[in-house]
Amino acid sequence: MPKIDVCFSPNLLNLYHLETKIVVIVDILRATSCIVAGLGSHVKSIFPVATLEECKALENEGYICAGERNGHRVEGFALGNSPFEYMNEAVKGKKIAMTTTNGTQALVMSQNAKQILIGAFLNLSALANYLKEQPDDVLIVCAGWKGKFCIEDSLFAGALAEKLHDSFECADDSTLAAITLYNFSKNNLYEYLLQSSHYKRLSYLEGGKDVEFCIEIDKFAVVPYLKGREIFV
Ligand code: 3SL
Repeated sequence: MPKIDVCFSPNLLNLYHLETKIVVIVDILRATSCIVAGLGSHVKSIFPVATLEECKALENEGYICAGERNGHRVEGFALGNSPFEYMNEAVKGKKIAMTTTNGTQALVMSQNAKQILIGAFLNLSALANYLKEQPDDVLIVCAGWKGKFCIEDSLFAGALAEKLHDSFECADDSTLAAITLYNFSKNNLYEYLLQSSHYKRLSYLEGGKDVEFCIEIDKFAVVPYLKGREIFV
């Protein structure tokens, strides 16, 4: 039976042998939710990069630039990091270059993986169904916040691990902890997230609209994957 493991921060990636694993990148608030929402709404592709400079340079190659730092849209960038911007009519059929504080960094840092997939509550079942068909070990990489643990990414890790419970063996205690955390809060996820650091950071967003959207389950039946340097469905 393949194994499932959870890496609670990209700073712990050196503890894992990525070359043999399918890595699922998770940044529920909000990078991977944006990617799933965008590609699920017919954005053509998303090119994740680590720096603002790399992102801006891609504008000359026909990409729409999305830039977020510390929760805010970067000045001079067409898009920020709200899933609603990625579902806009104006970006359908377009290529987006994206850089965010944590999510795109985790993606770039995981590039040695056998395969990289994008996870969010928005595509939970589609992702779980795909993974059940694969023979490889899975590592869920939580983007966290600047190297620190984040509750929302860990809750998703628990939700996915719980769904894969019958087909995978828990590799270690981090998987068990994520499942326990998810089961503890699954009936009131939004209320639980109100206490999280990142919810407080994003509290300038009107009425928690993005947060409510990012915890909707199975809104899109897509499994975004990295091919070369870009993400497609
Ligand atoms: O750090 C990230 O990748 C972002 O998703 C953070 S934010 O939700 O845009 O603040």
